[in-house]
Amino acid sequence: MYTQSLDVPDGDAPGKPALKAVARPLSAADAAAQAALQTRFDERIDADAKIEPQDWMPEAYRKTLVRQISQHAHSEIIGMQPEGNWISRAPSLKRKAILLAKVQDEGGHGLYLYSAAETLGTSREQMLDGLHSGRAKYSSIFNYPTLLWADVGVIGWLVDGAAIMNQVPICRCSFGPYARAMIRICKEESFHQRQGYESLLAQMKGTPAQRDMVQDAVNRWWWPVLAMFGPPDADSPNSAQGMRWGIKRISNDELRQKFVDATVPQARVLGVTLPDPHLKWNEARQQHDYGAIDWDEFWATVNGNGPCNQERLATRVKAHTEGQWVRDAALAHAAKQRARSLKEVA
Ligand code: FAQ
Repeated sequence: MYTQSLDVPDGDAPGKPALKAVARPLSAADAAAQAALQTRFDERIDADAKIEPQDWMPEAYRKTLVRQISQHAHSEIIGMQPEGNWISRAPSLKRKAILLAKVQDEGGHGLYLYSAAETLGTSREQMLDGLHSGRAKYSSIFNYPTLLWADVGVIGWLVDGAAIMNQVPICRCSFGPYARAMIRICKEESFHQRQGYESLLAQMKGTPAQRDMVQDAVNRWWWPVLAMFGPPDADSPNSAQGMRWGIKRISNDELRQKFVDATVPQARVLGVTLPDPHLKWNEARQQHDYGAIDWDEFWATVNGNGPCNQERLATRVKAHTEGQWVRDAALAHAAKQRARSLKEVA
């Protein structure tokens, strides 16, 4: 049920029978033209040039991008929920204002990303239908609950921290619209990470109960955050081709390692313990060793059976349904404006 496959429309007009694509053998001239396009595409990829929506691209490249960008957009939109739960309960006006801005930013990221995916010929409706029907994937991390106020700070510190580690390399993605969207997104994620860390620093300077609350949140989020980088390289079916196409620049395991190495000193400054008895500096590797990730839990969550999957999807579908009147009103307003400007021209 949880697959990222997207149907590509046949381009048929409403009310007319669908035109099904029928494979026909390529003529020698067509085959030569096709080969020339492929060669030019490969040369551009090898030269680290950007591919733009109007450029020819292999169908598999287009599908891979639609899969990854739409999954990324869905993650941002579903990712509004865990922290959104705390907007009405933030402990001060300052924290409420920061959290409101952050959750709105995540919504904005989703919109840039849906727009980037639309340049590849898929529609917003198709993507949303994939999400709402449960066919599309979104990041596993957003299926965990935010039980305490400290969870909000830990999401900023660790989840946004992991997102930055994964997304900065995507600013150099070969597909122009995705790369450009990521530049702005990464700047905003950086603010998100810092506000989370700063909130946790304030809590760690508070009472013993506040410090316990932060430690409890770190204990619950650490392992799901490490899993968020995706399966080990050896079990990552999309990595090799994604790297070849310059969509993915650094592998899942390498990014995970960079994240662990960057986070250990931050945890020390904060005064929390990362919940992994195997976490230690390896002098020979000049990197940290860390314990085994529970991949069964990861796949159960990816496949719809994590702690909050059903709740997240139901909340998303309800919000979309209840927002129908806004979309209707916007369309009616646009139609009215169009009619008025046509009248003025006449
Ligand atoms: N969750 O072969 P690979 C954020 C799937 S945004 C669910 O390694 P790939 C901001 C993967 O899709 C967080 N599924 O795949 C924020 C594939 O399935 P498919 C989202 C996962 O594409 C912060 C299968 O496993 N970020 O946090 C996950 O080469 C705070 C095999 O995997 C992005 O989307 C997972 N964690 O690498 C918002 C970044 N990992 O599609 C609110 C862009 C893997 O073949 C609050 N995406 N899978 O059926 C990427 O960099 C890549 O797509 C990866 C996966 C690294 C996620």
